[in-house]
Amino acid sequence: MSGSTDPIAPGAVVLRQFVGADDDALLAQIERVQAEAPWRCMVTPGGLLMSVAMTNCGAVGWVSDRRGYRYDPIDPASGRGWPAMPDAFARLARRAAAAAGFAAFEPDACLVNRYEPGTRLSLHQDRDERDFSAPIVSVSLGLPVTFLFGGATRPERAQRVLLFHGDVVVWGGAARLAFHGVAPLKDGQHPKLGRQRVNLTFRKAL
Ligand code: MD3
Ligand code: FE
Repeated sequence: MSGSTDPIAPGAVVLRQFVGADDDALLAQIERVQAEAPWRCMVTPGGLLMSVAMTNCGAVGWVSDRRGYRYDPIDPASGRGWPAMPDAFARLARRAAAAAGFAAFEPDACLVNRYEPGTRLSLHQDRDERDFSAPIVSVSLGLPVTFLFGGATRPERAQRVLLFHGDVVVWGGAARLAFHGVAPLKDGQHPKLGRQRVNLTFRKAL
């Protein structure tokens, strides 16, 4: 199910309300993932504690520590593999990529980010993946957020895009290496998630 399709920039499109009635299934699977691989705030290579709480599912997970950023098949908190990618996650990501014109997207990593009021994510590029020809699919759940989308080299010219519960964004092509970030989360109450926003970021990392 889907609402309107809003282009943000060449290669980047918002699929409004693409999640539709699948949101409850996604939320149930997020519960399972975080029961097995609990939320944690990671440390940047520079030694700063990130305010976003994270976990992962899939063959590999994105991790950050003093040694750097990387995709790791092992959750450093448990010493075990990450939870498998739930079918409901992979199916939604494939369907969204296809709707945006990227056939045969097979994500092997899903980073799950949790924002509480005041939490932000500063402008950055996603460049820890091997193959930049694969798109990134992002699913917003819970409180609305202002997403910042910058250019290839000029992060200060970021455009602001409001993302709501159920919106899906697909970033590929010319947008794949754009600078992006998340403005500080405004406080509020979401009927299903309370005072938080959860984002699923699907990537082909390997
Ligand atoms: C635009 N997460 O985890 S996903 C991240 O809402 C991250 O949690 C944000 O950025 C969040 O790295 C945004 C949206 C996103 C992901 C990758 C992109 C936007 C992108 C790559 C290129 C351009
Ligand atoms: Fe990112």
